[in-house]
Parts: sequence; structure tokens; C-alpha cells
Amino acid sequence: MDLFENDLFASQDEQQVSIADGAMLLRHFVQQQKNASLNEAVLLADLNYILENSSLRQMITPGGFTMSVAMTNCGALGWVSDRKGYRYTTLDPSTGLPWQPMPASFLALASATAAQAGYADFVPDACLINQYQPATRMSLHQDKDEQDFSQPIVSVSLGVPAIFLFGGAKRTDVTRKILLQHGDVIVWGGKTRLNYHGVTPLKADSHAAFGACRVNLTFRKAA
Ligand code: MD3
Ligand code: FE
Repeated sequence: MDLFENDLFASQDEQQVSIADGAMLLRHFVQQQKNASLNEAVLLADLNYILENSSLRQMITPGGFTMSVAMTNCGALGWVSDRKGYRYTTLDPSTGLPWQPMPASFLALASATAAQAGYADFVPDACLINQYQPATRMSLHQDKDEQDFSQPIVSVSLGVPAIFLFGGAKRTDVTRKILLQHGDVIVWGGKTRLNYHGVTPLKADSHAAFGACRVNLTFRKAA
């Protein structure tokens, strides 16, 4: 059941893979949902609505670099970065208006996947939407702007596949590679919640609904 490094493409038949203590990969979970309120078509329609009504933007790091990934948020809180630092805000800095509400299908997906991984009552208040174009990457970092690290993070991969880098508690720890495909969900909790992670530059590829892009949703309980 080793899907790391040279085994990147191994065990592709496994639906549910334990990545580490507290981290669970649910392959193609999105496509498996067939309820009226939670299915792939509804999820993609809700995502399109959010993207049509808010702008994806490349944020600036506190160090002055422009992030490669384009981002927006939905939910009561949204993650932002600028020269002043990283934080969650109730208002979209580009409009001064609240972020759009989290669609019911997003909430249903986040709670269903968290429950499957053993987190019974996950109710996210923030959904960060990351858009990757060809060559877009995300360098190694920790997610530590949330209040309660006992709450998991749920990540949903859509569109063009990506290679995810899963490191350890220190930046210099060895990283392992995980192939993330359309519809895959990972629930990150427990001991892995503060592990370093990133995404390698997106390869040129094409997906029926997303073209050359990958979109990643990360659900968080920030407050
Ligand atoms: C492992 N996004 O938005 S999601 C991020 O694919 C982020 O867009 C990546 O890292 C992406 O912060 C990776 C997977 C992920 C999210 C949170 C984690 C992995 C994590 C928190 C702890 C450990
Ligand atoms: Fe992250």
C-alpha cells in the first residue's frame, strides 16, 4: 500500500488509502456521490457560480513575492496574504464585501469526507479555492493560521492531476509524492495536521471540465 516516491502510480485501485497517522486519501470520492444535494454536477455548478462571482487573484506573500497559485474563498472566513501577513478575514479585500456563502454541496462534501476519516462533527467556516494553471506550483509550507489544530483540513482535487508533496514536521524532512486526480479527497488531521506540504509545477494536460487547470478546494475550521 505504498503510494509514495517510485510507487506514485501504484495501488491506483485502492479506493481508500491511509497516507499517515491521521491522513486519509479517498480516491474519486466526488464521482461516487449520487445524492440530489451532493453529486459531481451540483458541485461543479456551485464551484462555477462562486468563481463567476468572485475574482481569482494571485496574493502577495509577506516577503513581497507574488504567489503562483490564484486564489479566492467562500464561507464566513477567507484566507488572505499580503505584505502585512497571512490571516483569515470576513471581507474579500478586493471588493470590501463578505466572501460568498459556502454552497450546501461544499459543506456536505466536507462533512461526509471528514466523517469517513473519523472526524464526526467537522463544520468548516472557510473554503480556500486554489487555481493552478500549467507550471503553477505551491512551495512547501505549513497551514497554521487556524485557531484549533485538532480540527482537520479537507482537500478536494479537481481537474488536471497534480503531484502533491507530503513532508514532515520540519521543512527539511524528506517529502513523499502523492498523485492527486480529479475527485480525490484527502482528510488531514491528527499528527499530520501541521506537516509541511506543497505541489510540484502543474504539467501540461487537459481535463474535460477544467481545461488545462487544476482547482483545489481546502475546507478549514479557521475560527
Ligand atoms: C497536509 N493546498 O491551500 S491541499 C493550501 O493542492 C494547500 O492546493 C494544496 O496546501 C493544493 O494550503 C494542497 C492538501 C493539504 C492541505 C492542508 C494540509 C495538505 C495538508 C495540512 C496539513 C498537512
Ligand atoms: Fe497548505
